[in-house]
Amino acid sequence: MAEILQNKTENAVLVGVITGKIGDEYTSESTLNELKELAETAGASVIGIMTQSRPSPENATYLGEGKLRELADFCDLNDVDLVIVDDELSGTQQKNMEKVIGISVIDRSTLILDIFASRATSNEGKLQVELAQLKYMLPRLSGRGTEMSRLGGGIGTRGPGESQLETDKRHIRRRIETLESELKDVEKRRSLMRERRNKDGFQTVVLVGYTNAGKSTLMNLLTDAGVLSENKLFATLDPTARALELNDGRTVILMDTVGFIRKLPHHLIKAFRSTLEEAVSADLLLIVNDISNPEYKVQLNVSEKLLSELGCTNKPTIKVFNKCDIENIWHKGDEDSVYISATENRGISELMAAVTKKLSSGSRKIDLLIPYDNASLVSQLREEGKLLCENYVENGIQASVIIDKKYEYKYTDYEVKEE
Ligand SMILES: Nc1nc2c(ncn2[C@@H]2O[C@H](COP(=O)(O)OP(=O)(O)OP(=O)(O)O)[C@@H](O)[C@H]2O)c(=O)[nH]1
Ligand SMILES: [Mg+2]
Repeated sequence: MAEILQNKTENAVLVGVITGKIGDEYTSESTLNELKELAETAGASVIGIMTQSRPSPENATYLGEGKLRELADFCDLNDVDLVIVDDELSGTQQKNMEKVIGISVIDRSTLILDIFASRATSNEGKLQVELAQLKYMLPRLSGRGTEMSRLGGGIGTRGPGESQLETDKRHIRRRIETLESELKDVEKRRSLMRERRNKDGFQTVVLVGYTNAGKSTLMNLLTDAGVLSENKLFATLDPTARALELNDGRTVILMDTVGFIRKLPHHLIKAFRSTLEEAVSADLLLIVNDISNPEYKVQLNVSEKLLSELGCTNKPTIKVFNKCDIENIWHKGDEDSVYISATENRGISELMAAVTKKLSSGSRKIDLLIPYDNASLVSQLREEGKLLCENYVENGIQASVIIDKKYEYKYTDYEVKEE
C-alpha cells in the first residue's frame, strides 16, 4: 500500500490590494515580502504574488470581480492549494472568495495565529493562542463549517481544531470564558512573581523588538539561558527570565519576550497581555533591531508604536542595533543606542555599560512607613517612583519604592532604616 505523505508543502499565492496609502497597516511590497516569510515559516511554498491597485478593497470580495477571476484561473492552472491575503478579511469576503476560487482563502491574521499555534509549547502560550483564534473566529463563524470541512485542514486551520469550528457559537463563547478565566489565574501568578522579584530588589531588563531581530540570541549570549533562536519568525512565544550580573556587581533579571510584527492581530495582543505585561513592568527596555534588514527603521517604528500602545511610554529604553556584522555597520553608540553583533559577541561591553548606566541613574530603593493621615503620599510615590509593594498595617502603610534621589528628601521622615 502506498504511504500517505505527511506534511505536504502547500502551494500558496499571496494577494494584496495596494491602496497607495502609506503606513504600517497598509499593504505594500514590503508587507507582501514579509507575508511571504510568514507563509514560508508556516510551511507553505509561495508560487505567486498577485496585487491589485484600487483605492480600497472591494467590500464583498476583497479583489475586484475581474481580478478575482484572474486569481481563480491562476490557482486552477498552477495547482495552488491556498490563497493568503495580506489584510484582515471579513467573513463575507473570505466566503465569497472561496466560492469563486474553490480553495482555502486565509488572511494575514489567520496565518500569524496559525504560526503561533504551531509554536506554542507552554500551557500559557497554548491558552493565549486558542483564545485569540476563537475570538477571531467567532464573528466569522456563520455558515463556514461545512465549507471548511470540504476544503480540509492545512495552514490556517490548526489550533483549536476542526470539530470546534463546527460547534455552535454558544459553545465557543463558553470556551472563551473558560480560557479568559484560566488566563486571569496565569496573569495573577505572573504578577505575584514580579512582585516577589521586586521585593527582593531585583530590577528587570526586558528584551523586546521585531520578530527575528536576535533577542533570543542576545539572551543566550548574556545569560546562557539556552532558549531557542532560529531564523524563523516567532521562534519565541514564552518569556524566559534569567539573572544577569551588571558591571557594578548588581544582579538584575533579563527577560526574553515574544517578537512584534506589522499588522499584528489585535486579538493576539489582547490574549498575550500577561506576557506583554512583562515589558510594561520592566525597569529598562532593550529594543532589539536587525540593522541588516532594509526595513529596520519601519520595524523599529512598529515596535515603538506597539510599546506605547501597551503603555510603555517614558520608560528607560536602549535601542540595540544587532547584526552589525552582516553589513559591517559599526556606529559609535551612546547610552541610548548601541551597535552589536550577538552572534559574533561584539559591542557587548558597550551594551552592558549602557545598561548599567541606565539602571543606576541616581535611584535607590527605600522602605517607608506612612501614617494613615498622609495616605495620599502613596499615590504621589506611584507617580514619582516605582512602588514595589504596599502593606496596610496597624500604624500606617508600609511601602517599598525605587525612587530618584531628587525626590528622596520628601520622604525621609517616613523612612524605615534597617537595623
Ligand atoms: N549575522 C547575524 N545573525 C544573527 C545575529 N543575531 C541573531 N542572528 C540570527 O538571527 C536569527 C533570529 O535570531 P533570534 O535570536 O531567534 O531572534 P528573535 O528576536 O529571538 O526572534 P523571535 O523569537 O522570532 O521574535 C537567528 O538565525 C540568529 O542566528 C547577529 O548578530 N548577526
Ligand atoms: Mg526569540
